Order: sequence, then C-alpha cells, then structure tokens
Amino acid sequence: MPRAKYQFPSGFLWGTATAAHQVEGNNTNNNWWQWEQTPGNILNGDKSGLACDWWGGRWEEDFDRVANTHQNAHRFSIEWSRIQPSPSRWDDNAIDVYREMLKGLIKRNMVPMVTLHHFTDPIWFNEQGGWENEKSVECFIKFTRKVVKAFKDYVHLWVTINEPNVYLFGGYMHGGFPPGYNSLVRAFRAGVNLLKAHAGSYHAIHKLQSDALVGMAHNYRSIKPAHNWCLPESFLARQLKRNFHTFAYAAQNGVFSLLTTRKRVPAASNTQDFIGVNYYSQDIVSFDIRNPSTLFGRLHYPDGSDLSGSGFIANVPDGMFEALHWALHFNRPIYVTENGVEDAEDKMRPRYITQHIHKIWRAVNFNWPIKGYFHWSLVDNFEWERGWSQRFGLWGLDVATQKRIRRPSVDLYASICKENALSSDLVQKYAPEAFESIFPG
Ligand code: IFM
Repeated sequence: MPRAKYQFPSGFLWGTATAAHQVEGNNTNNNWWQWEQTPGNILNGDKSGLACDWWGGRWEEDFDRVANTHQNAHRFSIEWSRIQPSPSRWDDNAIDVYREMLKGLIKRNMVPMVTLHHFTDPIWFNEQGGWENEKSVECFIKFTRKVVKAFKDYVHLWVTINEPNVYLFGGYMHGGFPPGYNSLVRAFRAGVNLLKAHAGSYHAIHKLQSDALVGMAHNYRSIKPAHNWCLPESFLARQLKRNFHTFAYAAQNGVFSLLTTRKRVPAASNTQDFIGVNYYSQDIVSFDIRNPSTLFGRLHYPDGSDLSGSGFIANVPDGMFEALHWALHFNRPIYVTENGVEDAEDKMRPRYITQHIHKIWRAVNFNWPIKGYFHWSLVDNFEWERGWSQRFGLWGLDVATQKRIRRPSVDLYASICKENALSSDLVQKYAPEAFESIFPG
C-alpha cells in the first residue's frame, strides 16, 4: 500500500459553513418561516422550529466543537430580518448577539467569513415586492452598511449573496422556494436587482473597510452532455451552464443575462475579490423529445452514480476539479465556500470528503489560488424545502432533544484540518473503499 501525504499550503482555511435560518431557530420574521406554515411547501410538513437553537445560545457549544476539532475558520450568515425587523427599526440586541458570535470565533482563533444574504428575506421586504421592486437594491445596501459598520473590526471576508442562482431559480422559476413564482419575466427582474444589490453591497463594504475581501458564493453545477457527439446535447449543456452560472459572469463583466434577455449593470463589473464555489454534484443532460419545456433536455445523474441516501447528490469528485478550473478563469483567489453530502448514516461522507479534498489538493498543486475549504455543514440543519429529511452535518442532531451526535467524519475532518493534509493512513482508516482512487498504484 503506497504511503503518502497530500499537503496543503500553510494558512489554508479549514472550516464548516452554516446559514442563519438553518441553525438559529425561531426566525419568525422572515419569508421562509412564513413559507413553512403553508402545508405542502416543505417535505413532510417539517418546520425549522428551534433549528439548532443557536439563537438560544447553542452557537457557543458548536463553536467549541469546531475549534476543538482543529478547524480554523467558520462561515455563517447574518439574518437580515433580525437586524432590521421593520423598515424603520434596527435591533441593537440582535447586533449584540452577532457581535458575541464573532468575538466567540476570534477568541477560538477562527477566521470568520460572513454571508449577508443566505436565501431569507424579511417579511416586510417581501410585502414591498421583494427583489422585483427596484427599491430592494437600496434596502440591501442600507442593511449592508449597518452590518459592516457594526462588525468590520471582526470580519475581513464577506459573502454578499449566497447562491443567487439557486435563490432565483427556486423562488422565481421553479417555485419551490418563496415567493413561489414560476415566471421568467419575474425572474429576470429579480435577477437584475439581486445583481445590483450585490454590486452596491460590494462598493459599500469597500467604502467602509478598504481591506475587506468581498465575493459571492456560487453554486456550481458540472453539466455534461450524455453523448459528446450529440450536438443538441452539447448545445444544451453549454446553455444550461451559461445560464445557471450567470451571476458569476455578471459580477465580472457587468451584464446580467438569462436565456435571450440581457441587461447592462455597469456598477457590477469587477465586483468579486474572490470566487466562492459551492460544489455538490454533476448533472448529465440527455436529449428527450418528451421535454419541450426544458428545450428537450432531461437532467439526470451519471449512470451508475454513487448516490446519497435520498438520491439528492451523486458523488462526482471530478466535478470539483472542474468547478475550480471554471473559477480559475476569473483570475481571483478561490474559496470552496460549501461542499458536502446528506448522509445520516455517515457511510458515504468519509469517501465524499476525502475524494473531494483530493481534487482540491490537485488544483492547489497546479498553483491555482485556492485559499480555503468550508464543509457543509457543521451540524445537521434545516434543509429548506427538504426540511429535516436530509442530514448534512459532521455532527448529527436529534431535533427533539437538541443532542449532537458525533459522526466518524468529525474525526476524519479534524485530522485533515490538524495535519493541513490528506494522508494515505487517514484514507485507509476512514474511507478504504476510496483509497485506490486517491492513492493509485
Ligand atoms: O443547505 C444548503 C445551503 O443552504 C445552500 N447550499 C446547498 C446546501 C445543501 O442543500
């Protein structure tokens, strides 16, 4: 058995990522809480409820967990509806809680990465027309200013908007997210405003904090044609990729484009100091005459895929390498802002982690500027329209008792973070079935 160690550069950030609504609990003032109250919106009628009870103070014990397992960074989000519960009111108590959390990370020698928008909007904001209303842009910039003024002494890495593509698709085109629309016209309008809000937020942060690093977290899907020789499939794969990743291009060239519609947003040009990549899986597109509404394309996972429990994620580590290669073209530092798998049994997670980190290491070895990795997630949390049915945590969560359950992947990831490396011994111990793919020979 070959013995080796794939070493990462010193200063590499190793952490986990979370989002306010998914972990805090009792986020009663945002649109997701409202959405959860309507039967049929969330699988099994689940509700976020207490979530992981961070707002009740359990962030402290979870921050201890990450610090004690050698992570040196944490990505979390600030809930807009807490900081600004109504258009004319800022909540100083909420600001104090987030300040304590940030101090809590710094005290534990962890680098914070803070997301300003992670899928949720205040209810009052939606009542004003949400992202379709042009005023949304100024509202978000105001919120940004408030947050940055309050926390700039503690935070250097900012993510303006998490997965704007998923948010737009879910909320305005597919309808599975609030506000539940299925309209290209609405999606385009909201998309332009999201981009303007990102741009405004980017400039506002830099005005208040000149050395801040600001980016977005892009959900990257690797989309391949089922048959390379099939021109319609190749064309579709290219189109889907271009459209799905539209925000990343727009934040570089200042043009928002969706299908055949375009809008110039000059303020958005060059508004990413780093590229955040959220990579989970790969799709294959097949030509299918029965699907005219999706331009005769059908998305599915590669044949014979290594699938997660509910079939939500196919383990395709090559897609991570592809995602990083895509990110490289923006000529900026890169952070893997999310990557992980739902796996309550922790059977697949160890190989998923090791195989994906191996691909990141390969990219690092080409000298690509990859600065950190944030695993999704620290502890099982509320998975949006899939409720509690999917478990992404290194730690499991008993939702009823709030008890955390240490999965084997905790120790695997802790060793990687501690050694700043992926070693053959570790892979042999935790994911022997992945050994040959990582250490061939
Ligand atoms: O839980 C989500 C997260 O909020 C955004 N990216 C994907 C994760 C897993 O579904």
